[in-house]
Amino acid sequence: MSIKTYQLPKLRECFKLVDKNALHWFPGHMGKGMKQMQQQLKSVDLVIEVHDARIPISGRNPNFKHTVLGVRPHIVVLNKKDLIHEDAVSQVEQKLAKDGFSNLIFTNCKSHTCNGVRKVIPLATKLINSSPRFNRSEQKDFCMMVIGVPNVGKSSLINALRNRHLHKSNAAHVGAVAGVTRSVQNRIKVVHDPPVYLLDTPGVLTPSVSNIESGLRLALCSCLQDHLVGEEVIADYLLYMLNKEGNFAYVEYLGLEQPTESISLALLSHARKLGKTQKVRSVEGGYNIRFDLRSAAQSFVHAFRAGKFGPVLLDRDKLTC
Ligand SMILES: Nc1nc2c(ncn2[C@@H]2O[C@H](COP(=O)(O)OP(=O)(O)O)[C@@H](O)[C@H]2O)c(=O)[nH]1
Ligand SMILES: [Mg+2]
Repeated sequence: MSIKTYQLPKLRECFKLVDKNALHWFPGHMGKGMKQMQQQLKSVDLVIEVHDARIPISGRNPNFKHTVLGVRPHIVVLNKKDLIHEDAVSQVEQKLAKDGFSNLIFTNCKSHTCNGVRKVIPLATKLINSSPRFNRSEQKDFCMMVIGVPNVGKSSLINALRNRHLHKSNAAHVGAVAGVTRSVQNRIKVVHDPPVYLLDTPGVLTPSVSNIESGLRLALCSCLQDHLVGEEVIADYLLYMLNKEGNFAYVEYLGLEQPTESISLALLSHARKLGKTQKVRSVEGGYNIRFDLRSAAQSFVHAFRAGKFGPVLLDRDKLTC
């Protein structure tokens, strides 16, 4: 098999976003969810904070620290472990340990044999048994709240735990689009004896993502709804990141000859390859046929999310600070 050598384009030094207002996203149910969560804290023994392993730093919500944590013991779950390299796991572990997160578990909720999923309940019960339970000290059952930004796999984790410990089918709704779980749900039983219940919550995100790159990484991992940021902007950021990582698997996928930093060129080539066109009304009153760059952008981003370009740790640059 021959390994292709490419002529590299001049790489962008940083990513420039034209419309900075694109990253404001705080729908009503999010604010409500945060309030409900605070109220529910008294009725839980532990908090499970779920993140996408590709964005272990960008995905963190600074609000969690102030409103939810500190009162109860908590575990950080880095889900979608299958979408990062095996060797990135220890780097992320070291960084989070430095930031004070010692109860860390990596999971792949898509795998029935995931070791991480197996560890969650034993670690949670150990932490609960070794901390004060305050108003819940008389309770025989354990109740845990699952929190995190949208689409990181909170509902999938609950289902995976339920399948593992109770051998029961899914109880929490799973969706590939941000914002599927709309209110703090009822308790879902995941273990029989002692009874363990989990509360599924909607994702909670900061009102305004202060760091633009963090926002774009969240968008790339579908933690923000695509249309809010714009498919072509997300695709451009993806192209920038893949080039920065030296990951040129996209070249052939998009029907290009060489790597490029031009998103227009990349999307045009991909739209041509896919045969995606659209009718655009011309000034003369008729129609012109153009390549559909938006569909091409969607397809490019979906391919990344489906792991077509291999595992990518988007927060690599944030591990050394
Ligand atoms: N590759 C991968 N995808 C996952 C994993 N866990 C969940 N997903 C997918 O991520 C999407 C969001 O999952 P969901 O549980 O609804 O997330 P929630 O919004 O946090 O509750 C769905 O398409 C899941 O199939 C995982 O470990 N690996
Ligand atoms: Mg959910």
